[in-house]
Amino acid sequence: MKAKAKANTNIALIKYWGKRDNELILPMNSSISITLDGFYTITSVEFKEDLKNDIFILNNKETEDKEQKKISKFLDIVRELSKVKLYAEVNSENKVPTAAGFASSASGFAALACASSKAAGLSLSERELSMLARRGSGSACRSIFGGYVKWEKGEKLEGTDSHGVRLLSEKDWDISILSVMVASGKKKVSSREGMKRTVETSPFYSGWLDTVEKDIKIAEEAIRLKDFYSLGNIAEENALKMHATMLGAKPPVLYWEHGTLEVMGHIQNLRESGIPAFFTIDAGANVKVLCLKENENMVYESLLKLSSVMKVLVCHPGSGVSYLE
Ligand code: 2P0
Repeated sequence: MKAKAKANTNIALIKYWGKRDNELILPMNSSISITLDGFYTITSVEFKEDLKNDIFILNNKETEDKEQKKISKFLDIVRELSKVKLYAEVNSENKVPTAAGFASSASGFAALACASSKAAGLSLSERELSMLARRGSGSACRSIFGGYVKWEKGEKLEGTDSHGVRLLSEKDWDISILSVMVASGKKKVSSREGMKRTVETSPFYSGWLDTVEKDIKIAEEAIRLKDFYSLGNIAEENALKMHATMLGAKPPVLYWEHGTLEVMGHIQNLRESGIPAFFTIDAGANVKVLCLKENENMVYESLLKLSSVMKVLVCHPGSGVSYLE
């Protein structure tokens, strides 16, 4: 009744912003991401006879009540599916620098879905694992798969058609993704709260819903054709549009800082000088830059020269989940 799994985090190019069901974590719109190499979570799960409650150890430290409860709620779903009645010890090693603005919940729940379901004796397909991971955190359903991934929003009330699908393997198209850190503080509004507030109060949210499926089509076609310029362009447009919907919320959700704008301006200048580079921004102040491998060093060096840039981490498309034991 023991298993161990590893999952990489992912970065969305067409964003998931808004839920149609908060409990089942069903999204308002489909999204597209790249699973990254290098930033991952390794989780082991053991269901044990002698436990009186679930235990969650993160980076060798037992966690607080709030995190423990989130994990227990997730394990309840696995217990219901498998009919296993035991509590579990969960041990996670998280190698996602949270300060870099990558969602550690994506790799975290993808690894937990694999390890806990296997430990409970379930043998789930990738699609079933994706749906299970989704129940922990929406973006986690994309991290089950490697490379370029689409989260089909689905139509069904119970969410049985809302899961990730692989568009292109990580081996099929290598591009560079640079995570540019401009802020070190903890963000003030969580993505969960930010997207909820946007759906409920922003007058611009309907514009998002009216156009995002078209963005998905453009991105899917660009990935199919390996057309970097079209993919970068639609990713940048989509990120700006997501942030525009948040600015219309009450109270507004503003994640950008001075450094965010400095990097955005720099990338636009690079493009004017003929270097194909694009940015995307998640629910935080840091910026992710997309560029071609042949320009990676040049773009990296130029970002480090900006006054508000603290660190730049370079990644590439990475693999989906794997079992370690
Ligand atoms: C994304 N983000 O597509 C979007 C873009 C942030 C901005 O998915 O509430 O941690 O756990 O489903 O997945 C971050 O939100 O939210 C996210 P929950 P999650 O990557």
